[in-house]
Amino acid sequence: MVNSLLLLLLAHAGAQNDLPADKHATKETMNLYRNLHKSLQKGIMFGHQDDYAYGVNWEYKPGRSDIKDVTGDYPAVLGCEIGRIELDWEKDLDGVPFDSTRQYIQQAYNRGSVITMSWHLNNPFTGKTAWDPAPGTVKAILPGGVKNAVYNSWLDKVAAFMQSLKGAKGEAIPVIFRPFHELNGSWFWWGRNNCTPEELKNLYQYTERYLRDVKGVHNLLYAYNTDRFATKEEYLERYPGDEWVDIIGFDIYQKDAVKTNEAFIADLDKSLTTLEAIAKEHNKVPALTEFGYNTVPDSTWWTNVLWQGLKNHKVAYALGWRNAGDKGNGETEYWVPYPGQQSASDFVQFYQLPRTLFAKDVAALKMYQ
Ligand code: BMA
Repeated sequence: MVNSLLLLLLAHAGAQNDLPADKHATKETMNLYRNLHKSLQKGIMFGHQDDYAYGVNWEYKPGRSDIKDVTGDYPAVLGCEIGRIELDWEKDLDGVPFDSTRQYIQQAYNRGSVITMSWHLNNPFTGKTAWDPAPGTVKAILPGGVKNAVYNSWLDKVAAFMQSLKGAKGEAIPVIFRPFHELNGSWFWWGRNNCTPEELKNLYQYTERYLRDVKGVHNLLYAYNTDRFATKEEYLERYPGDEWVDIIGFDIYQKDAVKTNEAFIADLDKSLTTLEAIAKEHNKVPALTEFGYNTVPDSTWWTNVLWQGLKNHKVAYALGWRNAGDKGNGETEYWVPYPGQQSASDFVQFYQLPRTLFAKDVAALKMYQ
C-alpha cells in the first residue's frame, strides 16, 4: 500500500516535470513540449528565420524557400518575427506583412514543423528601436513605471496575434516565444548594461504572467535566450527561474575570416556542453536559438565547421538567421545557401546526415500529438 502510494506520488512528480511553464497550455502545446524533450534522442532540427517569406533575390513567392531550393525539403523549424506589431504596423521591421506571417505559421504547422518567434520590439520608453539602449527603460515599463500602460498595450497586441494563430480544427498553433533574446549582450534596451538582473527577471516574469494569466494566451512555450557566454554563472545570471522557462538557448555567430573556424567550433562545442548540463539540472529543452556565418564564405562550412561543433550534442534545434540578400543599403545578409551559393553542395551533405532533421523528418515525429 505504502509502496503503491509512493509510486503514484513519484509518477505524479514526473508528470509535473513534463509540464511546460504554462500549466494551462493547450493540448498541442503540451505535446510539443513533451515531444521536444523526446526529439533530443532523434537529432537536431534545422531551423531558418523567415524561410517562407523571402530568400536571396526573391520575395513572397508562395511555396518557395531557399532551403527547399537547395535540398528539396523545408526546414524543420520556421523562425518568425513580430517586431512592430506593438505599433499596429501592417508589416514587421523586416517588411513581412503580419497577415503573411500568420499564413506561414499555419503552413508550417500543417506540415508538422515547429515555429519559433522573436520580438525586436521598439524601446517603449524612448520610442526608438530595440537597439536604443536607454538606461531605465525596463524600470519604466514595469508596474509603477511611467510607461507601464504603454507596455501593457503592446502586450495586448502580441496576445491578439498569438491568439489568432489557428489550425484547421480551430486549435491554437503552438509557438516557441523567445522574448528578450541575447539578454547578456548590451545592444538591446533589455541588455546587460541597461538593467539589473532583478529587473530583467521581473520583466520576463511580468511579460509571461500578463500574456498567460491576464490575456489567457495558452499556446506559447517560453525560451530563455542569451548571446555567447563563458560560464554557467554568466548564463544563469538573469535566468527568471524554472517555473517560467521551457527552452534554454543561446545565439552564436562566426565573424571575421575563415581562419577563425577552429575557434568557432571550440566555442560552440564548449557552450553546448555547458548548456546541456544546465538543461539537465533544470529539466529544460536545450536549443541553439540562432547561429550563422554571414554569406557562408567557406564552401564546406556545414560539415566541417557547424557540424563539428554540433555533432557531440543533443539540442532540439538550431536556427539559421534570415536570407535578406542585398538589403539595398550596401549590406548583404544571408546565412544559409541558395542554389549556386558556394556552400550549397556541402549543405546537401549536411542535410543527408542522419541526425540533422528537416521538415519531412519532423513530420514523422508528430510533434503536436
Ligand atoms: C538583425 C538583422 C536585421 C534585422 C534584425 C531583426 O540581425 O537581420 O536586418 O532587422 O535582425 O530581424
